[in-house]
Amino acid sequence: MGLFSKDLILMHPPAVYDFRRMGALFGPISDVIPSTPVFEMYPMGLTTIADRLEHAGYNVEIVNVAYRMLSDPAYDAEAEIAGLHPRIFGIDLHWLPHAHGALELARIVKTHHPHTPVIMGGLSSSYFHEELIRYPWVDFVMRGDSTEEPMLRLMDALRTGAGFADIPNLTWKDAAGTVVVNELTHVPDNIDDISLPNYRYVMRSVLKYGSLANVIPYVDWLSYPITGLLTSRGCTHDCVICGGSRSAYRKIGNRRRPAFRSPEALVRDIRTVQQFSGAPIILLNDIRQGGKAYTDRFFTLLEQANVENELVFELFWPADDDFFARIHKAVPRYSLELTPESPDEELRRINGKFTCSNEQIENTLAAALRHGVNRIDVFFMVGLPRQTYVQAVGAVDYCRELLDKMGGDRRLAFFVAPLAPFLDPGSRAFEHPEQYGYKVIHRTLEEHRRALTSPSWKYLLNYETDAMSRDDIVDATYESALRLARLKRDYGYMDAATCAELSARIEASRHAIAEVDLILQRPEGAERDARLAALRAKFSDMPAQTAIVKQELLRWPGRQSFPGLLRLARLAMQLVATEAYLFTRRLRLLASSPARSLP
Ligand code: B12
Repeated sequence: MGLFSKDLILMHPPAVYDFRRMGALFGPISDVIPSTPVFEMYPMGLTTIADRLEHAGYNVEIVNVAYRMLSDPAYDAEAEIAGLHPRIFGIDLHWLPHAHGALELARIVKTHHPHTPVIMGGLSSSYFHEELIRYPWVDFVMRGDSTEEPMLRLMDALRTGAGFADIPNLTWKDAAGTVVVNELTHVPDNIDDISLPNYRYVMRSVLKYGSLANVIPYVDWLSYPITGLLTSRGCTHDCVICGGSRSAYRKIGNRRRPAFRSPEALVRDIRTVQQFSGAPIILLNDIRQGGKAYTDRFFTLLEQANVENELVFELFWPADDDFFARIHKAVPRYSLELTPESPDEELRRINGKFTCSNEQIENTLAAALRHGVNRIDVFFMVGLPRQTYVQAVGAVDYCRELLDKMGGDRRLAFFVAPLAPFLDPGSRAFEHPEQYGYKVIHRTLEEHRRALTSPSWKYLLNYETDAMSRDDIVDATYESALRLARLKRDYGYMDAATCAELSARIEASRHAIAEVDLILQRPEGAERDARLAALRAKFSDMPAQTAIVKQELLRWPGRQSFPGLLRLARLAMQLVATEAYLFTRRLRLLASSPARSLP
């Protein structure tokens, strides 16, 4: 352990490791999030782990391998890994769509560094821990939604040679290779000692380790640095399709109730973001989940904070005039994200979100529009429990109805996306598919890993429903996209030429999916593989429909104020001061470390 050597390198994998060579028909699986289908965004928790460990004197660097591969065609991930020499590598398998990339990175690490341990973590790692630990290139799995403290315990154990038996949340192999599952007992109720994510760490790490590319969250971020702040770990809702629901958190993370960030901590984080970004800040999870007193306190503090950035609020249930009046008073600009998923009241009741009437949803929209909202994104989904094809594509008719009712107000923005690529492990639908009319097609981690290299996103889907086959789900997705494009043209959101361009791209994607099906009917072998490879290459070069949809999703209308030089200079000074303090922590850690080589 040297002064400048790295103790932990946290790597974020692409969804499929060799996506650049293979190309892929990944379609619209990431249409309603900032990332591309490579899912280059890393879990925000990597920054909280890194910051916690750095405050204890460890050197921790994040390497966003996915972003590096996407942004630079010449970037050689394997060569980079071969040249890294930390005490331990960490790889996130938080989202299941990274199953291929995460395991491949682990394999590459072991090829070049057979004696360096590999740890994996995140919600999917926690769910599949017993399967994951059996891969020869995985040494540890850290389970749970809050691993900062257990990770510190692990780093200390690696440094001092203490055993692993007492480290909470850890799944590991002993010297004989036997799997040991420690209890998942570290589930804090209070998460105010961390910032979620820790943007200060991100900025410090650029200064300390000299790479901005390693910590960029998604491809377009530099031109429009939208940030998100998580308001809680865990959720009060129990939506059937969500792997982050109340029951999923209990199953995966042993969490009995959500841990909320206090209003004070949240507002502090908003002020931090304001120091470096003028773009909108999304408050992830419905702020009202903390209760009335919590929400009131948050708005009071927010009002006092003179926030200049636009704030984006998520709503999981209807809200009234008072609520929007309060936000409008507290911040100069705000927007909303609503996820009713379906205009069908019965389907919403089955799923467990917006279990209210359409009238209540419409009253919510109208109230927000009256109270100066900048934009309202409304999301609908294909693939819900019991949803038929007609109901799925019918969402667009409802969007039209809403626009008619709201006088064609263009502050309303509509999105339709498939439940894809996977039904979340841990969700009630994944755990009890028959109860909700699902058939789960890929169940184990290994099945998902293999599915990720499927020739089209249809085969990637890990489910179908009693009411829709995978073909229906794909078709309803494209049909909805076409109808939505026409709606947007009719109401002046997009001009006729853009609509025509978008429609052509959607039809081309549809054709490609059908072409894959035809190729797959041919006998297995070199000729079939060559045809698939050629189709993939052709498809990879085509401009995706995603680009047009994303543009709308990621750009909130209106001016954004940028932080002035004075504010940036103050921030830089704070970061340098923190770095100096952490240097003393490092010296202290080195002084207390026994001289010992790695296991
Ligand atoms: C916020 C959020 C997002 C944000 C991302 C924020 C971010 N950068 O982390 C956005 C909106 C962009 C998003 C996108 C997606 N999401 Co999301 N998201 C959530 C949400 C609402 C909260 C997540 C959360 O609470 N995190 C906090 C904790 C749990 O994680 P964390 O602090 O980041 O990390 C800690 C631990 O997980 C662990 N850990 C994580 N990584 C590692 C790595 C190592 C080595 C170790 C040791 C530990 C460790 O330690 C960390 C520190 O304590 C959940 C729903 C929910 N209520 O949980 C869904 C959820 C996590 N998302 C989900 C999905 C499917 C997606 C998408 C794939 C959807 C899609 N098809 O587009 C994309 C993937 C995006 C990408 N990677 O590019 C599923 C995941 C199911 C699964 N098991 O795969 C969830 C559960 C529910 C859902 N369907 O939305 N998401």
